[in-house]
Amino acid sequence: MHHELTADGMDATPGIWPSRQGPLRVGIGGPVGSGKTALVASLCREFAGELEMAVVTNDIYTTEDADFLKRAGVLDQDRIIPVETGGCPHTAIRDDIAANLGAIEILESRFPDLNLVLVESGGDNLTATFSYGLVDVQIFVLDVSGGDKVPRKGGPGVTMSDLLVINKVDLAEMVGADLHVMQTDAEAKRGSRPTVMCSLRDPAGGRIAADWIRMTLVKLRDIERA
Ligand SMILES: Nc1nc2c(ncn2[C@@H]2O[C@H](COP(=O)(O)OP(=O)(O)O)[C@@H](O)[C@H]2O)c(=O)[nH]1
Ligand SMILES: [Mg+2]
Repeated sequence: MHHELTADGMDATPGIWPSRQGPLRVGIGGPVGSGKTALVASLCREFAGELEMAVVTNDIYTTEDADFLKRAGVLDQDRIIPVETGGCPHTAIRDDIAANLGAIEILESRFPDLNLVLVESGGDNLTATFSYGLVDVQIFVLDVSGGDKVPRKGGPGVTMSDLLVINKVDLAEMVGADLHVMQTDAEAKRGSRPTVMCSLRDPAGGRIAADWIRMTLVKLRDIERA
């Protein structure tokens, strides 16, 4: 496997590396409608034919995101498992992670050669983050439509996520969001943790996030070998 990494200089240092074997687990969180499912779909396309992957989706009362991904045909249906979280989507990814761990276990036994599992959180608010007992690294997805003040407001997703994705840059002008302000504020909150901007409307919109996951996989392999 050989890749040109275009995401130069991005620090892929994770929160906690797993002591277990198995695929890299990447959490994808962020507010409702910011583009989490669009990112999952884009990553599935990016990694097709390259990685063995699977997806767990969390929805409050439905299996809508899983159904969307199945309809979109980006991944075989049996590689996608929905978890219905009930009232508090953040609970299922942070406090009571059993249902999500169970879904990952099923996927791992179905596909013993998995390299990557994406876990999409049920859309919540700025405070929802994943337990590092569930995922190895987490991506937080914001979009520009809430205005350029959002990164400045901080919160654990903005501040502590391993990668911050600011999506829907195609709408920035329409909503009067200053991308430079968003980038600068995000950097001020995040220190060395990387921030990328994209439009997931663009077929290549998920490419930089995909490169970051590739770098994370390389790091993981190096740590396991050491
Ligand atoms: N204009 C625009 N729309 C987007 C972009 N990314 C996602 N969307 C749309 O935003 C809506 C919510 O996206 P979705 O991925 O379902 O958000 P989620 O709730 O975070 O999973 C959908 O209608 C997407 O088609 C983008 O970069 N630009
Ligand atoms: Mg979604």
